[in-house]
Amino acid sequence: MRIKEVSVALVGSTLVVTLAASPALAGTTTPSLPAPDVAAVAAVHRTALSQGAPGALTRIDEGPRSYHVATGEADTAAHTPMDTGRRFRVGSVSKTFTTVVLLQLVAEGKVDLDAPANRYLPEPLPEPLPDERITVRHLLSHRSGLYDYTNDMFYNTVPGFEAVRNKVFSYQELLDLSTAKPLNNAPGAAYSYSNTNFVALGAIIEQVTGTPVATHYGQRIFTPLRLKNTSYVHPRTTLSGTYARGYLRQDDTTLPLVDSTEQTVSWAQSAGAVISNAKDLNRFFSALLSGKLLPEEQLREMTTMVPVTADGRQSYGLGLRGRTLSCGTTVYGHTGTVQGYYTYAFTTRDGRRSMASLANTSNNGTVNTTLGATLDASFCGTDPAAAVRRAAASTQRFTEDIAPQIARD
Ligand code: HEL
Repeated sequence: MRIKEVSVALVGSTLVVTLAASPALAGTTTPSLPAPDVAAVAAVHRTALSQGAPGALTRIDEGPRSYHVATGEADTAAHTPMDTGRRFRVGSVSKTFTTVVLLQLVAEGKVDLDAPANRYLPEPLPEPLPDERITVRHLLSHRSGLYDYTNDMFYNTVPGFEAVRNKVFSYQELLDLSTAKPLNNAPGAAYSYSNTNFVALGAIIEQVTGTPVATHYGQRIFTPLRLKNTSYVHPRTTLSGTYARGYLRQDDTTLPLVDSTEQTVSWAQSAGAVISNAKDLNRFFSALLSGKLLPEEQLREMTTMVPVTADGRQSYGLGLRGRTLSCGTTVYGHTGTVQGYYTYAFTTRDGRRSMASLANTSNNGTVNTTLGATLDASFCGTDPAAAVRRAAASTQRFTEDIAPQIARD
């Protein structure tokens, strides 16, 4: 790629770099969107750092142009500066990868979206899922009612994490933790976000094909899209290449952050164990929304969004979140929280502009809410003060509709 323009600026402790390659394709920008406001992104990062994040990064891609904003540290012991190329754990952004695999199987006629999920699960007795009315679509849209076992697992943040960080679970063990509790709602009756749904989907993918999800991610997504920084290495505990370390805040916030980088993420697997970086996430969501991963019918199913908040500004499709921003633009992607890492990865409906942001901390809802303001800055071109003000005023809007009994930031 030939670089046509480069601009580099240091805004306080934040490095802002803009690159423009000679456009390979005419018309790759989105004329209806204002230019991203990188100063606003930098201001959001600085706020996140003042609230306890060691570092933050945001990368925006649009056609031949990319914007890179990095603030603070990727490794607090070595004082390594953050940069936008680093890998990190993407948490529930993994759910969109799992959905692509599943919907490809639907397109191949191997899975029926509206069939009972139990049809595709291995058969311990009694049935793997407790209600025959739970369909594959209910799992993908968080409408099965299946209890989220992570509510109990991480009720106490650090002890919960330490108890599972080196554990390896089977899908069935995780499903059993959920099905020991009653359903949150009758299948189909309500949206109720649960990791259990995407653990069941991982089990379905493996049962139907006889092949590990890792192989499907690789063959169906990572390799064709040349996502060289993306991997699924369960149950290996380490990240390879250049990465940001993750720092988990303790429930007693006077205690120091816990380095939570190394873990199996076996408690999440197909619900949350993908590793990636901002460039690859942007490439993935851009390819997905522009129709390069799924046939038209399956992409339409995936992007048929149902509001999940009273104001209608947040919605969920199949393994895909929608966010309607202050400027009225709706973007599609996913958020992720895994110990030490908060991620936002979203794109426009045509996939032309994509952004991914990371803060390398978690169990700090204030930081997560603040980080969400990079969406407005990336897609609406807002000024920094307005972006930060909006973030502060919109906790409801940017905080996930999670099981109300637990503050799972
Ligand atoms: S939670 C979410 C987010 N999703 C869900 C999934 C993911 N992540 C988890 O289930 C992790 C839960 C524990 C996280 C931990 C922390 O902050 O590191 N918190 C505690 O232990 C609190 N006691 C809906 C927010 C999503 O955005 O989709 O990722």
